[in-house]
Amino acid sequence: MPPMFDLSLYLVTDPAQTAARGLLATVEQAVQGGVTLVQLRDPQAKGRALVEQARALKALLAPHGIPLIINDRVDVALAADADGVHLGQDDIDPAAARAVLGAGRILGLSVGSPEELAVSDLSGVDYVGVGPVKATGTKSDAGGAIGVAGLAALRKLISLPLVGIGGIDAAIAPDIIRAGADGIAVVSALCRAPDVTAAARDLRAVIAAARA
Ligand code: TZP
Repeated sequence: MPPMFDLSLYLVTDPAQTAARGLLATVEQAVQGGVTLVQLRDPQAKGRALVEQARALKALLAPHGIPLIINDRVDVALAADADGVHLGQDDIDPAAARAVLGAGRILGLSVGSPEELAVSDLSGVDYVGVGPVKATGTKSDAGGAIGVAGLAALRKLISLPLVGIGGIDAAIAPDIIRAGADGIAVVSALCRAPDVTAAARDLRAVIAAARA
């Protein structure tokens, strides 16, 4: 069984957006504000640098019981003893990733449309990331925005835990939760926030209010 995980407030890192404050300082401040899951995402980084960053993040997060997910790289996740991997539609397929990862790590998959869902093998997948909900400048190849309605439609088709991603801030977070998402995944709403801890606290409060 993979470790327990909570999708409520999922921080995805971006090297350009954490550069000024530093990756570890950004994540530490986000942890103080209540993030529940962290993904190390740096598509341009070489494997050795990624493993070093992943090990440092794992050391930071483990005492808080917050799982560390690695974007795309099964090898990096294993080398750093991370808690899981998040895959895009063009990455190694989920069944192959699961075979390498074993049963004890978390596996996430991005799904951006019913068509992508139709060709996705979810059998070894633990959660699905759905989006981009809104247009985002963070990921240039994220695909067209599906809106809250698009997320709600995918929610009806997917029984796995589901997190919305893409252009999400405190203003739209309640709509995403009310559309049935188990949480929100954000990059800029935290990495670019002047006060990361306060921004994370705000998002947690907004999520809790939307669930109530
Ligand atoms: N996958 C789909 S959209 C996205 C990723 C990694 C980027 C989301 O970034 P932001 O800044 O929260 O819009």
